[in-house]
Amino acid sequence: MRALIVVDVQNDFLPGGSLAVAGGDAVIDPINRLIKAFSEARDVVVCTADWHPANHISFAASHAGKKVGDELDVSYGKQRLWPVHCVAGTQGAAFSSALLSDKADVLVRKGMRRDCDSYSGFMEADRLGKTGLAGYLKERGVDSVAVCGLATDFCVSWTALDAAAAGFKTVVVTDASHAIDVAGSLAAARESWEKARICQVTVCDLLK
Ligand code: VGL
Ligand code: ZN
Repeated sequence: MRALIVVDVQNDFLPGGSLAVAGGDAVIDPINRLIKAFSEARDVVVCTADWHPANHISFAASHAGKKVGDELDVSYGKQRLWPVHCVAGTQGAAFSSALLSDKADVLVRKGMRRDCDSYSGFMEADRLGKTGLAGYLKERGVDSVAVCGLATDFCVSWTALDAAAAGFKTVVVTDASHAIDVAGSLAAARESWEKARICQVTVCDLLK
């Protein structure tokens, strides 16, 4: 059984949003094609959502004297600081209305604890808190996962790395994902996929 993990296709990461990925809306059509194909084949479809409290640790505005882009030393290592985004229950945190999220089998929210970020759909940044997604996929009999969405170099990458670490054969769908690309983050992400034996594929490869 295969699973498609659609990462964070939420208004705040799309043009007009507070942490907009430039050109990010281009992923919606290819992702919708994948969602249709996986759900018609009765494979598993997961949508993740970044879902933060208003004073979240990853927001620059939560730290006096800090600005967006700064890195902060926190208990679990370095935390990059972002604009306020994906605050629980806001329109910015909602899935894009164009995304076929109604076809998802399961929705996973992450980054819900004030003191800890979670780029990954599996595990929080302290590497302790789990979302339960690995257990869900295993109980559904999933052995391979395809990860796509926003942003390639952060939440897509961390989700893919954790999927591989949890024992799933993992690919990143590059033309159904879009990067933020700050300070070499995309190149670093690609390098880490290689080490984890995560392949890059296209939508076309998956629909064959
Ligand atoms: C993300 C930065 C902060 C993402 C989430 O979805 O890639 N990036 N929070
Ligand atoms: Zn976030």
